[in-house]
Amino acid sequence: MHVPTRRTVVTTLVAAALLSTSACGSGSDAAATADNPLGLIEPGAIRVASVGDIRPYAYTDASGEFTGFDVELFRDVAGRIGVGDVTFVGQDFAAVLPAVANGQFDVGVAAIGITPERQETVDFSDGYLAGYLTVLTTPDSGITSSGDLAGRRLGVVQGTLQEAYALKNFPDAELVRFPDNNTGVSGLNSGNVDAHFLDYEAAKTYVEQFGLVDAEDIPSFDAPAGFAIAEGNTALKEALDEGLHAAMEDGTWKELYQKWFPGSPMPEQYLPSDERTSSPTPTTAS
Ligand code: SNW
Repeated sequence: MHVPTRRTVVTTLVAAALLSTSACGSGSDAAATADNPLGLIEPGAIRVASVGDIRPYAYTDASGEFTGFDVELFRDVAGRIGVGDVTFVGQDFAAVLPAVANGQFDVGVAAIGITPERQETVDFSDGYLAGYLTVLTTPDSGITSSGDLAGRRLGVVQGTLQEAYALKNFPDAELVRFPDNNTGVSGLNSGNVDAHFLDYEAAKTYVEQFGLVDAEDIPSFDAPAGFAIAEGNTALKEALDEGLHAAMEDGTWKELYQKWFPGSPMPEQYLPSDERTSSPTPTTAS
């Protein structure tokens, strides 16, 4: 049970005072009001900044509709918090977080890893997916692990964790920045780069599509993907977190994981609590 501490009481009082004095919008960003409890750009609708080619996380299908694991999970969570009107708009990955930070979109959804650097410009929901960064190459490149990248041309999508990781850990690789994965993989297929560095599940689809090779998977468990939210929109963050945990607890998360990532090892931390074998927090009272 939640017993309000002195601090929460004070915060609530301050918030109430702010609300009553700024009811007609003083320019404060995304403040929740009685008419707009989730602090949305347009009450009752969620505008999502996403990326159209990170299959199977988020991509546009043949009819131009956004789909994928992240997209279906977000739509499910939005439904749980009472918002059925969800519009996804695709852009280059590098544009997604700035567009959320400057208030053009309510949320960013695109397998976006939660990192302290990114948390300086946006807030995040709790994490919903922790996986790998993958070095994708051709069968005849001679690259069999990240140790072979020195002196080779390595593609990354601008603004990704792969770009940051490569700068730090593959100093002798020649980085080539692309706006998106499709362009990077075209570069790989045409011999303009020797490898492309991207998210594991997206790499897997290109392996199947083009007969490419997964040379190495690097854990990115410390940066699980989350929904990016404009800084300070606490009402939306709390609602999304609640919806997200409900989707994990009733098995919806697991169903979507099996649908979109068939054959991938099932991580435990997002499963219903009675399906997790390890209990992270001892429940005995002290
Ligand atoms: O950090 C991983 C996370 O563990 C999971 O595997 C999903 O992808 C990540 O969030 C990393 N994603 C990249 C990033 O956040 C690339 C996203 C993209 O291509 N749109 O930069």
